[in-house]
Amino acid sequence: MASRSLASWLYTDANSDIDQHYRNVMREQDKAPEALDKAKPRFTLVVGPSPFSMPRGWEFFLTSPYEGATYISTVLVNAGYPVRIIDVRYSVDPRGEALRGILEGTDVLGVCTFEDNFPFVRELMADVKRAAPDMPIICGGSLVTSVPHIFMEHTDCDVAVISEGEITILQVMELYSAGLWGLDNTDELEQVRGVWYRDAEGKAVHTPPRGQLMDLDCLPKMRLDLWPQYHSAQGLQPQIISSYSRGCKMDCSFCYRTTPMERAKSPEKLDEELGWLKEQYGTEFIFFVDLTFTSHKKQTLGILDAIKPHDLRWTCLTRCADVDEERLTAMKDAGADIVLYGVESLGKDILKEARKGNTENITLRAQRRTYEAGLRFGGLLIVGLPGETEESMEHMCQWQEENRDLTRVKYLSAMPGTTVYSDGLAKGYLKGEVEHLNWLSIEQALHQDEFINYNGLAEEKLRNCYKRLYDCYTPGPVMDFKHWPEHFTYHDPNPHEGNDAAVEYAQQYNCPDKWRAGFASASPYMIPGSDRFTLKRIGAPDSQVVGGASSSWAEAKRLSCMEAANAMVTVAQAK
Ligand code: B12
Ligand code: SF4
Repeated sequence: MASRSLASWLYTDANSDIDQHYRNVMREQDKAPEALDKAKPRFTLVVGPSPFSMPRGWEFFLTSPYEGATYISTVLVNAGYPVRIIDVRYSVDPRGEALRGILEGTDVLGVCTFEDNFPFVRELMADVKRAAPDMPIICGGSLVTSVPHIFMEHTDCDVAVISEGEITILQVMELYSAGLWGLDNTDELEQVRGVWYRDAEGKAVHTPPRGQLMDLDCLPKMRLDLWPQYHSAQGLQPQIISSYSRGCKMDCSFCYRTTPMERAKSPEKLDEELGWLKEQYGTEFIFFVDLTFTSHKKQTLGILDAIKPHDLRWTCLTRCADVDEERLTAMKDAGADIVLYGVESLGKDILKEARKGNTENITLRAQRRTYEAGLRFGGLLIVGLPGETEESMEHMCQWQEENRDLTRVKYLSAMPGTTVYSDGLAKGYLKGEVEHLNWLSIEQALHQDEFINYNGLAEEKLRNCYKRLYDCYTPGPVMDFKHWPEHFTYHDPNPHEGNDAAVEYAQQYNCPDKWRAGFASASPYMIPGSDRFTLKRIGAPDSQVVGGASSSWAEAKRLSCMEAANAMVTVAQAK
């Protein structure tokens, strides 16, 4: 395997004079935002749908505003641009609704890209180009960062913003407002770092990397009122996604990081932000999506001191190797509920090959210490990492069946930009990049999913392992599901309540009956037309035999989910 997953150019500091200038601009505009300037181009940001399911207790994620889109729109609105977010994550006709919204008043379109929404963004951009050929389209986010060449070759994206986007979007929009670039003249984009675009001959070109912000304290406070949900009858949900840091010190073979270098806000900055979120938006619960919340002990303890006085409930993600009694006790003290750990697997060689920096003993120690601190442990596992065997899967299942404290299991996903992805392409498990990106749009994180089998293990064994682990889920931290539950579809009701702690926990949060008897996971409906993308239709030629794992059973399951979605849209259109 290659020695490093991610492109080396992602590891750069944003520290030129221009970066410094925009850092100051963001700071000043946070204190005193510019007044809305109607002469400036109107910027619309589209947040597309995802087929991804959320286990019971985590449904708030399906509708929660998220950070990337919030920061991009906040820096622009603070600079006086008219900004709208169109969020079609819970629409039955996402493409139609997004297009109609865009055409209602947009000069420049921004599109958020993720590994599971490639067909959506590609088709939406084609629709926009047909209806409004002069509208520049700027893409940003994890997917375009991982495969910018695909966006330049196979989509109507005009400008791709790579990695962290706050400074780049400000600079790109400033040049556009001044008439210095447009669809017929992209020369001036040469001075913007961190972008891909097409030159006068239509050839894809890119500038040197922007790099990451040296100082996250220059970021503005998030303007969550820019999300349509804030203006809905129900108002903004009290659970939000936030972070104090970006990046991760590790480099696991299956993981993609859009902003990989470690950077953190100061405790004072976080304190100010939490005060703002509570006061302005009534935030009660935070999912801290820092990749490794407890990475650096002194820093973590300082951050916990800042969180504690805000009287919030929260959860976070971290590594088993990065916790000890002092940190966990302080986390409990500061309001933490469940701590999510990237366990992935228990097998020694598997973890080594994945460059995980973890062992079974470290996991068991973290689990014990988490319980001793009075916190809940939430394991995150992968079925089918390279090197997994029937025995190692059996061991993983037994461990979980004894503990039943799992938060999420997934089949190995070949995420663009990672070692697992490039290996899959080299070995022919993935037919091609575009085909794979299309296929990823039907992965739901359910045991019924199709998957790419990197070990050639029997399909039935992998499915059985997934199902056993899935049945070991512990309740998520928010049992209320109030924002449009009727827009989602429900999977795998399960009367088994897990261990006593799970039952007790669910009861404490207004779930007196069996907490997942209704459903174990919820997801949006699949996008109509997704049935084009099953492995049988677009996978590698022999993916049903070697490497791949589409069976007629899996395909039938996927197709039935998609039929339900098509039916929903037909009903909605008839109305
Ligand atoms: C929080 C989180 C979630 C949340 C919220 C998702 C979200 N859409 O933000 C939930 C739980 C819902 C989620 C779900 C999934 N996630 Co997720 N998630 C994350 C996580 C941990 C943090 C994201 C974050 O908020 N970062 C902080 C913000 C500031 O950074 P950012 O989002 O990258 O945004 C910056 C730039 O990308 C850019 N930018 C972003 N959008 C735009 C738009 C424009 C126009 C511009 C100019 C710039 C721009 O500027 C932003 C500010 O600097 C990241 C890991 C990571 N740290 O990146 C994974 C990550 C983004 N998720 C990932 C995946 C795969 C998923 C899932 C598909 C599930 C899965 N199969 O594992 C689903 C569906 C995602 C979706 N379609 O929304 C991958 C994406 C890989 C890829 N190549 O696309 C990542 C990188 C994690 C990983 N290592 O696997 N996720
Ligand atoms: S430790 Fe977690 S976030 Fe960091 S590279 Fe590994 S899987 Fe990704």
